Amino acid sequence: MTRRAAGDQSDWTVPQDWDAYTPDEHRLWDLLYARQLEVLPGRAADAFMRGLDRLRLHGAGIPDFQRLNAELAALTGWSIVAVPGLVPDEVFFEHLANRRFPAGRFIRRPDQLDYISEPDIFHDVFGHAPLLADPVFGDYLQAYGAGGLRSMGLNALDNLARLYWYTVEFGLIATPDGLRIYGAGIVSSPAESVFALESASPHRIGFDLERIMRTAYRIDDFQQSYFVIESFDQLFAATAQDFAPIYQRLASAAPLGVIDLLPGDDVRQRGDQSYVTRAVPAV
Ligand code: HBI
Ligand code: FE
Repeated sequence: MTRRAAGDQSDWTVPQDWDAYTPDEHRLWDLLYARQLEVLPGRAADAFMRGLDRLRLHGAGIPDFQRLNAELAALTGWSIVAVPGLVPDEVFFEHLANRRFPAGRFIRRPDQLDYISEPDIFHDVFGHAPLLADPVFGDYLQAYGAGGLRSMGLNALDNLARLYWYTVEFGLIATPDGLRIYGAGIVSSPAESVFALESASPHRIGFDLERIMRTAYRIDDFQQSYFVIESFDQLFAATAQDFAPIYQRLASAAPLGVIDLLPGDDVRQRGDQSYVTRAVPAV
């Protein structure tokens, strides 16, 4: 569990303290940025690439949240707030419900280029901020935060967390030019950016809210199933309903494993699951 450091606010925010980043840390951002730009054009959703441009997140060192927030405020009214690391669920949801995205202020170490267990500033800002500049996606994320707060009262946090995982973190979107990636966990990883779209291993399944809410996920490696939306409007529309009856049904439904397929699934690609490195932990 994350401990609260002395001096933190009750909302867990801390000053970004942008002046304290070292030249090495700024260079590390630029390196991570350059690696992603090698793989993202033609793979990332247009809205993501547009957000990167609009927010001027190009490799000029770690972004200053004050500058970034001025741009975001004008575009969608979202802002980024700095936090020390993972924050408790209710704090996380409360921020989202108020159009604030909590971002780790620290950057990973050079020996952690490809994997970190807690979200750092590169994952949080490079991965998440561009879509905060999209009005529909921004509304979806706010609705998700409000739904998160309600889910805690209904004992359904696990169900809702899966929705976040399979959309905000690991979502794919269909376009006339083919599938694109938009989930922050994918677009901030060079290897998964390619794997999620091009590997024959994972299943790719059409978005189905209730189905996703039943589905386990892995936190230690590439996903074994990805879910495909048609548009951010579809995502937002799915959150417009009351989840309480869904949670009720799910309470008695059998949970689904990471590779399970159901007769009703809209299977876009049946993966051969040839890439499986470790036993699947139950999440
Ligand atoms: N805290 N900083 C931070 N970032 C997250 O993505 C995050 C969190 N706390 C909780 C949390 N995510 C999850 O519980 C939700 O995605 C469900
Ligand atoms: Fe994330």
